[in-house]
Amino acid sequence: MATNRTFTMLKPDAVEKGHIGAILEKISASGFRIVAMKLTQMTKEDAQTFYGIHKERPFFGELVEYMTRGPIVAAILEKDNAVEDFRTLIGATNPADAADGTIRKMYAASLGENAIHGSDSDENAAIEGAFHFSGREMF
Ligand code: IDP
Ligand code: MG
Repeated sequence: MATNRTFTMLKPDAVEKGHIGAILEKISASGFRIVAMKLTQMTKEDAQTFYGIHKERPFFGELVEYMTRGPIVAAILEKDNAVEDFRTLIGATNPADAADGTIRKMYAASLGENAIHGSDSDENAAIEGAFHFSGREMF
């Protein structure tokens, strides 16, 4: 059964460019309720753990540098079929391949700096949400 929660990060490039408001507006207008949210900055260790699945990939060092260079907005979102619907809303990993109207098409610069994260499964949504938030920060 589809879960009703997913996890997102507005990545450092999106925050640097002043797109927090516009992206949150689009997320809300698409029917997602914000369950938890904060402006925070990941340490190198945080990013290495969060993206541990990619540690053997050639871009891992670049990814950790990027994700730690400035603040992010981390959030847990609620909606029916949240994981799948949010991946559709953000679009393909490479903005060059992302559909028109998706967040990555609108706000991402490149495959490496692609503006936003969305969990890829119910299991990872739960793991990633718990990585950033404690139970009493969720509403
Ligand atoms: P996803 O974020 O769409 O799930 P993943 O393949 O899980 O995509 O990759 C995680 C993140 O790593 C991407 O969002 C992007 O920021 C970065 N990334 C993925 N592939 C590359 C690459 O080939 N070069 C540089 N960065 C990459
Ligand atoms: Mg992924």
